[in-house]
Amino acid sequence: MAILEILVAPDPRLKTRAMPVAVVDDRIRRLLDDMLETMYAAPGIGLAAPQVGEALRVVVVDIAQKNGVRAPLRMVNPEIIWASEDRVPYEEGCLSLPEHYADVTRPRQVRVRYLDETGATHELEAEGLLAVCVQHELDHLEGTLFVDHVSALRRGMILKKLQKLKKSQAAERADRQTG
Ligand code: GNR
Ligand code: NI
Repeated sequence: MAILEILVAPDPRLKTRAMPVAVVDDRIRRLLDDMLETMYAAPGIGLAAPQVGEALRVVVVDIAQKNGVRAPLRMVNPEIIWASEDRVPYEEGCLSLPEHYADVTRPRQVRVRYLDETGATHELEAEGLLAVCVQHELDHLEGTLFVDHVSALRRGMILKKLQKLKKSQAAERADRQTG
């Protein structure tokens, strides 16, 4: 297993629609395991393949994290097959928008169909934090970030701050290299 680099916005790879997985093979199983290791190390409760630069419909989730017991979900080609009419707000964060948070309103419950690491089909009914996380991850597969659900003013402020952070980090790296 390996810890992968998590892309930070703004990055065109986070705005690209991901492709379906044709066959769940060893490459996909390895990607799922590497994504889980990366998510636990971050730490985060979910991670989508585009966040590690892979334009594939692959997601991992683990909202358990209580008393150290892991409950990883490996999802390939996930689709929302039902969403409740009632919607609820939740303050979301994202590993690709570090240290920024905003309320996003989404359906309270969703039903998701996906393939596991063996290629078997599963359906999952989610509510609460799991429903929030699954919808947040599926958004990543469409090139959508939580900032795309907030006002243009708020989105612009967050992305501008992250762009500045990136530029200062790049300048620091160049400084260290040239002494
Ligand atoms: O770790 C994460 N926490 C989180 C909190 C509220 C709503 C969504 C999330 S997902 C996020 C990890 C991430 O960026 N996944 O794409
Ligand atoms: Ni995210």
